[in-house]
Amino acid sequence: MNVCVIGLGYIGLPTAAMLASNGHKVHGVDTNEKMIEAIRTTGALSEEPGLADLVQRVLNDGALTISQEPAHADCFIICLPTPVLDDKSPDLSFVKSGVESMLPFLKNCDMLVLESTVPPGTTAGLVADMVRGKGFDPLGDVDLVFAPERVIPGNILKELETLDRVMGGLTAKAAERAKNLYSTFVKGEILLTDATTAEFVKLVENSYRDVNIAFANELAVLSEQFGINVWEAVKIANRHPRVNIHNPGPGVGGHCIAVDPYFIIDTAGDKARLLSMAREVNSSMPEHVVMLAEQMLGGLEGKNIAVLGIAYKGNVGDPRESPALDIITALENRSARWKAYDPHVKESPITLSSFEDALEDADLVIVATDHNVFRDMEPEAVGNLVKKKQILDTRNLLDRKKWAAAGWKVKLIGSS
Ligand code: SAJ
Repeated sequence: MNVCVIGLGYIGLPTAAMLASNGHKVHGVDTNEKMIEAIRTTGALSEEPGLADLVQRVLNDGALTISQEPAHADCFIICLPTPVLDDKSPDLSFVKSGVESMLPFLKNCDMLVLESTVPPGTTAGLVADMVRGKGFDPLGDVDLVFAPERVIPGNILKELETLDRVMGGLTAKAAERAKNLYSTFVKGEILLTDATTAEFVKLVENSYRDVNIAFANELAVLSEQFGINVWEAVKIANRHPRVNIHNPGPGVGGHCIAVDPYFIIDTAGDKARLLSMAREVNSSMPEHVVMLAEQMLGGLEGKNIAVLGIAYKGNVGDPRESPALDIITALENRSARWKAYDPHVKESPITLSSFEDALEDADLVIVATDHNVFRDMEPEAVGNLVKKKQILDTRNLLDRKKWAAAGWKVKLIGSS
């Protein structure tokens, strides 16, 4: 098939490359000129394993072309971001302009697939209306489908192949047609449904995780009160065959789990009570971390804090919605001085320091992200850099005995 993928971000680029390496002729589009240039020269902007190599291969053999302009195709796939605005309502402007940009290239019998996470009803409403506005019948002339991505950053290429997918069509024929296309690289099962159910399913998956993590975070706070270790308690509880509690931590970041529940909350209002509460609990965790830091130091004013990790999770370079950034804001609000180090983050919204510089003269080290490099740190070597050997582990990353043996005072979130 001739496929045009609109948006070459963390989903669009791997999807385009997978299609291109599986027999399709793919044209990738991104309005960001720098991004196009960077993909041309390096294959990919992110550190996603295997992606740069795959992209370079399909670019070199001509199966993938990229530019800032859409082109005629049999199938258009929209992979554009849908962030939330300051008031936490969904921002569909990127999706709208992406659809607008491809509409002049749409013809009868084409397929239009939306992969971006959207509020329930968007494909059958907004997108179908835009297609109708161009004179096409979205239930007959063209095939409209919502096909959410499910892949986890850090393991995208593998999960694109192996995970089951859901394809929601405006018609059964549309869903079936999308299945035919995606099954050229998806080895998992492809489940067919209607577009609004598929939209809901996507939001529910990430909301499930948000609620589960909020539960774990509440247990962490309770464990501190009860003088026990939440990590031990959760590990034992999870030995029950029907219990699967996630990990507590400094809060939930990233552009998916910390955002998607709002797509339901915004539409459902006060009916989404549990989802709202989960967001509240998870968003309160950075403050909780700073409160623990305050307790350790007996006050934060003028203290030097080294923050290790600003990415939203371990071994990725993405700092969006990261709880580490909220921890830093909360430290600033208490007049603490901070320096931050993250070896994975290339584009940072805050000033980053080198490892040595961040730790120099620190009164307290906060491990905010579970990068492997932090797990492997040697307590003696780090101890030579800091002013006070005090460390707050928000990820249960450190070997506490080892650090304590090297003279460190170690505090683990969710423990006495
Ligand atoms: N986190 C915890 N405790 C946990 C697991 C995660 O505090 O037990 C935190 C992480 O540190 C991070 C945040 O939650 O800050 C989100 O990380 P994540 O690894 O759970 O998820 P994402 O945002 O990287 O990717 C999610 C995935 N969704 C699910 O697992 C249901 C992925 O499959 C989706 O494709 C992706 O969102 C998306 O694009 O929607």
